[in-house]
Amino acid sequence: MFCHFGPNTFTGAEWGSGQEDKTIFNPTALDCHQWADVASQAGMGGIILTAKHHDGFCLWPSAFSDHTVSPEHDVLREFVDACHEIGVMPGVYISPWDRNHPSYGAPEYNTVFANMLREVHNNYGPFFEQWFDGACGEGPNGKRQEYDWTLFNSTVLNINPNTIIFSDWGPGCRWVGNEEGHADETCWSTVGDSSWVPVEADVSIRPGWFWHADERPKSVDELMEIYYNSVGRNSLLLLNVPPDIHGRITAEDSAVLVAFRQERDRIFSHDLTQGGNARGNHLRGHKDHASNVLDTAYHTYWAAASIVDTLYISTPAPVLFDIIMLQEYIPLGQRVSAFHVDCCQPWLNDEWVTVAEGTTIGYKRLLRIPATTAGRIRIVFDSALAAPIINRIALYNTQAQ
Ligand code: FUL
Repeated sequence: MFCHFGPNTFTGAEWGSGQEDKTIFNPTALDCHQWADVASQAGMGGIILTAKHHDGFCLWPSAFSDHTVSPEHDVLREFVDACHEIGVMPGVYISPWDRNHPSYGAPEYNTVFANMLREVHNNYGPFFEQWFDGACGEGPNGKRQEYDWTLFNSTVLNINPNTIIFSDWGPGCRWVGNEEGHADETCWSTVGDSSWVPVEADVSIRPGWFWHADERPKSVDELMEIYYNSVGRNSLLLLNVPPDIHGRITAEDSAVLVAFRQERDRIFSHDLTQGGNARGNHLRGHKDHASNVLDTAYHTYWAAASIVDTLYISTPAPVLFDIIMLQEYIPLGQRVSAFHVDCCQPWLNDEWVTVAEGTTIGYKRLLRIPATTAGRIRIVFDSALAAPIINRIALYNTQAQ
């Protein structure tokens, strides 16, 4: 979950000028436990809070800015403590673009910003993710900053080497390239030949990133569409849910989030391959490990004998499905670059009919197809960077109750 919260929540702006009076930030019933609780109930593993947005206002009492909360109202502290208590990972967004700081636009600002990063990660960390916004506009003196990314990244990683750094290009994970929550059908977690920089799709549950009284959350159907097009295409999903002027997530937003989780549970808790079996086209090391793709153990998998190979699955009786899920075993890399799925239908003279095709798979690929009945399915791996290694294959029916 992403939480955009700050002076903009109170002014109605999306990008504050940096000239806002500090006292405008005044949540009357701040409740970070409620944010963490909503995230947890919605099945989310972590929350990233905008500790400083482009207006420069710090949600912690920074020693490096005058434009901050008071020590008695340290929102970042309350947020981190609540995440730990509820059991979701805290993450932090700190905007390099700062429309308030007097040194923005001059080389000294890079040192100020690195000091802020050090302060936040040392005093409030560890954070699972550091989110660096790519926006770079003008500061209060009308100047733009030349960001020292090498300094920023090393400052964070020297304190917490496991913090994933998000930016337009990484080094930990990278921006999907739009704010609609849609990854491309072809989605590699690798960049260049070997760097592992998965894609992260950020999108807001509402039209704006910050809470505005006249905006409403998306529907469960819209969120499901986002889910299929992000998580279902090998992307991480970062869904923004902005707290309101009271400092709480609205009942409307939390109801949609819980319903979104229930819808995922309803569809994905019943794998129709259960009780079936799987076999490969060839033996590898005299043993066929294909049944590993039907269990839920993460560290068991099927390794194809060659780059082009086929995996056969049969179910005890024909099943009706409209979603095919595939997962590669990514500790051994992302490999598949083209595949198709065929079904064998006895009433078609046992002929194989192609029902889906795709390019990349990655950590998770969800393929939506017209409702199909079949008891024998094959996945044909047509091309890959190395012999495919498949962790899991499952079939689901979105219409099942
Ligand atoms: C953008 C920002 O300019 C928006 O205000 C928002 O924070 C979004 C997540 O990233 O670059």
